[in-house]
Amino acid sequence: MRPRPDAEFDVTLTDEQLAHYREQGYLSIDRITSDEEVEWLREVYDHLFSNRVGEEEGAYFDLGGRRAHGGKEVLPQVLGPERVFPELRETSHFRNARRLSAALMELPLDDVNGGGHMILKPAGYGGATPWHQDEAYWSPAMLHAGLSVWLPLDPATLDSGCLHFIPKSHLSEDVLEHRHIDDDPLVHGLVTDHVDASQAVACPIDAGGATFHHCRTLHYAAPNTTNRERRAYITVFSAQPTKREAPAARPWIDAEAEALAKLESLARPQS
Ligand SMILES: O=C(O)CCC(=O)C(=O)O
Repeated sequence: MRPRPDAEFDVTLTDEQLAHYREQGYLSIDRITSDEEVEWLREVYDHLFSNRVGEEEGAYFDLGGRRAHGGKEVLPQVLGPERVFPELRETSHFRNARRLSAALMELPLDDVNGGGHMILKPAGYGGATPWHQDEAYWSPAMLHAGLSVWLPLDPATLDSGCLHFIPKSHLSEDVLEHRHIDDDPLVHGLVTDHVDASQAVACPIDAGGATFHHCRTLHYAAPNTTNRERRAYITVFSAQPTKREAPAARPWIDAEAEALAKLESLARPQS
């Protein structure tokens, strides 16, 4: 693999962009890093997916299919790529994403930390990422202030799976009710039925651009029907969460934990 390009690429946001994010719950920008860095990120990305890095520990799996199924993966995902390639935290992309996230959340930079995951929509059959709020995946015991920065490494179009957002949905009082894809708690991916999709705004962007969305903003990406894969690197930035007075009810999280525990006990040798 070639060395990481070290030329700095700095991005700032205008007052209009900051206001747009705060009012609408999402923002799209043309560039967050250089073409050269995108090239390097593609090499890292392809290495992680083609070697299924982290599969044994559960850091590589199909977000849209049952755990450890042996079929075609519709939404393969790698969690925590920065553990394997710590240089990912040194990139212009990561530095811009963290700094801009702090500005969007109106937080001091030192209070904001984050990490990433990568989602691949394979050419021709990459599945939909159904409507959801990211916070639906997070601990119900905590109050979260966070956002995601979505960086496509290929052109993200309506046909390849760009993100769509419901404006102002970040203002929802709490996380909406979610369920697992196919109503199967062994599928990690979540979906909510509480969406008026006619309000959606699609945000097609080129490789090296980025979209930002609040952890309660409803978002979706269509299946990839093109003959080119759609690679995306998502970094999530947040302040330290604070404890809720009482945990929120998130039955879908409990259902997944129970289903996984049951699966594990079945796999254990019986004495
Ligand atoms: O890349 C995708 O298809 C979906 C990404 C997503 O849901 C997210 O960034 O929260």
